[in-house]
Amino acid sequence: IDESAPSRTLAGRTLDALAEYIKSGKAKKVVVMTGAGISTSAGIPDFRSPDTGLYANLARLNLPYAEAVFDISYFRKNPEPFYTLAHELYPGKYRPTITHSFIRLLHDKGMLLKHFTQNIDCLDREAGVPGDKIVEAHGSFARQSCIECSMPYPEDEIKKHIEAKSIPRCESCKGLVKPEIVFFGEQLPADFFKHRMLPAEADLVIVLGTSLTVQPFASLPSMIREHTPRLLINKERVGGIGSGSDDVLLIGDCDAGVRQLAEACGWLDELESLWAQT
Ligand code: CNA
Repeated sequence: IDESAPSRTLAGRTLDALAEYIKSGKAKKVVVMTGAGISTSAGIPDFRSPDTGLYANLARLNLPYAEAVFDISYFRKNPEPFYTLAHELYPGKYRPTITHSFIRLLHDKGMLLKHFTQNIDCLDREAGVPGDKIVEAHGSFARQSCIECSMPYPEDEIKKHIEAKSIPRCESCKGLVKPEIVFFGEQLPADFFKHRMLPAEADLVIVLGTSLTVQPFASLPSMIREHTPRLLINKERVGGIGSGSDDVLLIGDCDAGVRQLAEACGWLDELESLWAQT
C-alpha cells in the first residue's frame, strides 16, 4: 500500500481529521483492541518491553525459559512460579488508567461496539466498561477452575491462596486450580471465536498498547474492511497500521494519546472527571 495515498474516508490522515469524523457522528460502532501497554502506567509491567517487561524480570523465579510461567505443561509440574506472579498481578491492587476510562467514555457515548483485550487484569471492568462489551481474548482472573475436571473454584478461596502464596487444589478431584487466563497450549475462550468477525462491522478501530504479536488476536485487524479508519496509539508501529489509506498514527504513550484525541473531540474535561471518579 502506498503510504502517501490520499485518504478515502477521512479528510486527511491526521488526528484533527479523525476528530472531525467522530464529531460528525460517523463513528457509531467503534472497535477497540488493546494489550498490556494500556496498563503499564497503572503499574502492571507488559511482557516484552526490554528491562521493564515481565519476561526481563522473571530470573528470580528460576524458570527454564520466561514463557514457562504461562505454559500449561510447565504449570502441571510446577505451579509455584505462576502463583508467585499471580500474587503480584491479582486484581484489586491497581487503579485503571485514563486509557481505560477513555474506553468507558466511548461506551457512555453509545459508540463502543466491542473492546477486544488481551489483558487479564480486569481494569476495563473496574473503569466501568460492562462485561458484555468486553471480549477477554486471553481470559482473566474473573473466574477460576480445576485444570483436570473443570469444576469452578470459589473466588474467596482463591483470593486467600493467592494472598498466602499457596497452591489451591480442586475440592472434588484434588487437581490443580488455575484462574481462567489462557496459557500457552490452551484454547482461547469461545467468546473470542464468537465475536472475531465484529471488526468487519466497525466504522472506526482504535488499537492501543499492544505489540500485536500473539496469534490469533493479532489477526483481528485483518477483519477490518478497507477504508475503515484505524487509529494506532502505541509506543511503536505494529501490525502494519499506518500503511492503509485511512490510518492515523499517534506514536507514543497511550494515556497522552487518548488525552490528545479527547481534546480534539472536545471531551477532555469529561474524560478527566470520569477518570477522577474511578
Ligand atoms: P506486549 O507484547 O508486551 O506489548 C506491549 C505493547 O505496548 C508494545 O508494543 C509496547 O511498545 C507498548 N506499550 C507499552 N507501554 C506503553 C504505553 N505506556 N503507551 C503506549 N504503548 C505502550 O503485550 P501484548 O498485550 O501485545 O501481548 C499479549 C500478551 C501480554 C497477552 O497474552 C496478555 O495477557 C499479556 N499481558 C497482560 C498484562 C495485563 O493484563 N495487564 C500484563 C502483561 C502481559
